[in-house]
Amino acid sequence: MTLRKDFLWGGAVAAHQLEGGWKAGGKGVSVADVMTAGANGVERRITDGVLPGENYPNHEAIDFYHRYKDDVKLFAELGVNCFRTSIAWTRIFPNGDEQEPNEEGLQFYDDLFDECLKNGIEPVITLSHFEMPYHLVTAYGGWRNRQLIDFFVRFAEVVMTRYKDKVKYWMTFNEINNQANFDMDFAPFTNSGLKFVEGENREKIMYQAAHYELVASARVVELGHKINPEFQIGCMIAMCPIYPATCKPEDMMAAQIAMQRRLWFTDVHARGHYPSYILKYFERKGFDLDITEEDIKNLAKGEVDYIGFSYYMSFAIKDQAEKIDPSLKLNYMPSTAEKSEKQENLGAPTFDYIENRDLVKNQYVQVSEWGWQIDPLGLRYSLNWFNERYEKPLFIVENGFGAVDKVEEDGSIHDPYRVEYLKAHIEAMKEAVNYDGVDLIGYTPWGFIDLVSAGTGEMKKRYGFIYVDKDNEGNGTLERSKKDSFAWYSKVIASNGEEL
Ligand code: P53
Repeated sequence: MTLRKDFLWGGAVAAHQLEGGWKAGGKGVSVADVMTAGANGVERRITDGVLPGENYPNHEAIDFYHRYKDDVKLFAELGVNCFRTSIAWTRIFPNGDEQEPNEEGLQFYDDLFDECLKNGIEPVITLSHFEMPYHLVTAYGGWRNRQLIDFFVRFAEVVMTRYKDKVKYWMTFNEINNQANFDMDFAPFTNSGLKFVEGENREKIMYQAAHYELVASARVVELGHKINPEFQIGCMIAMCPIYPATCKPEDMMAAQIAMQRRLWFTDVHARGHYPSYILKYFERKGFDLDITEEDIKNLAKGEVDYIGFSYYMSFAIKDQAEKIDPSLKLNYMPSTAEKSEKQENLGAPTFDYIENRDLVKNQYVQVSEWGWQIDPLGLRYSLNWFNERYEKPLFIVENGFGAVDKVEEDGSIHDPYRVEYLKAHIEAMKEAVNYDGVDLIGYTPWGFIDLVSAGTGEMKKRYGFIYVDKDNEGNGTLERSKKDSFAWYSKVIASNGEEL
């Protein structure tokens, strides 16, 4: 019963987190290449270019660039029928603003996709996953600059044309809405190549950058359908539903507003226009953004075919008029001091949302070692939320549990905690399909082969069924081995989700 016969069971990764080979084959420097290794509770630093003596974990990552043939064999053994990865923009356009693509980079993905297809694995491709050319940051200011739209569209046109018979499922911008957390340096930089100077209005710049990205995405959707009408082109949203901490009406309202601030991006992607609440917000804040008539037309022509999203955790929020005990604050990302002060009240009642400041812990759920709240039911809630609002096919393109794994004397790795997490989430996902009628395309658990953490730059925060021998300092043989969860996930796939 339950899941579609053609359900896509896979695994998800991103180029910069596993490929390594940061200079190989003519690749240019990406934003991921200038981020140092952080740790649990320690923010990654963004350096001014690549500096000697720093530890940049993405430079080598797990060396998939040189080892992909063996890795794809392991994926095939696992039994996946799809593989979600990204195309590193800097392999194709090393600086981002060239006219002609780099053939060696294009050839690499031809070879990788051929290897996958030969093994019965369909590539699912993200165009921009936290790895834009660093040159676009230094020379153009990142996505605050309208010119980025054309650079991105050119990149997309080249790869969509080249791989039109090898790839059907595409996504434009990975977790485009992470930058709603504009108060921290991480998301604006990884999403949009934004670096702020003292005194700049971070929030306004973030909205401008997001607007250009949404226009670029819409243009790519339209163009992609011309290149191959069979293409399915989606958006990619980080879904962390925000619950009211209590049933106090002000908590409920705060949660609704917070959801709007994190998720309006999906409205534009899926409906082709800005929702009223965000336009009113721009007005109230005095954000005179560069949004042209032509942009509005382009947005309307570029509605996505499906909604891809990641789901790891849920959040909670309280009425901000209340004084919140600092020990109740939720920090899911390593963070230094808060940057934004409480904003002036801009009209009653105004429910503000500064993510880095306003989230509170949820006493009803467990939490991972990295402070990520574990909430399987929240996945069913999220699937329903998207389905009610957009009535489009959904694709869970990331879900997973970052944990420390221990290698036993005999080399085995017992990871029942990972199985427990994924099992509970797959159960919730099946309920959404069975009871709520959600149209679900597939499920690709994150980091199904261990890779570099995006948030902390660690190797120690592992998600894989396949272990990779490497530590936070970069030591290790890079050898691959199967964890207990490998056999479990194989069985899940083979039974189309019936045997958990
Ligand atoms: P790491 C924050 C919140 C939710 C998802 O994250 C996030 C982030 C950013 O860290 O990122 C996604 O590696 C992202 C992946 C990332 C994965 O989740 O910090 O799409 O690139 O690796 C897990 O544990």
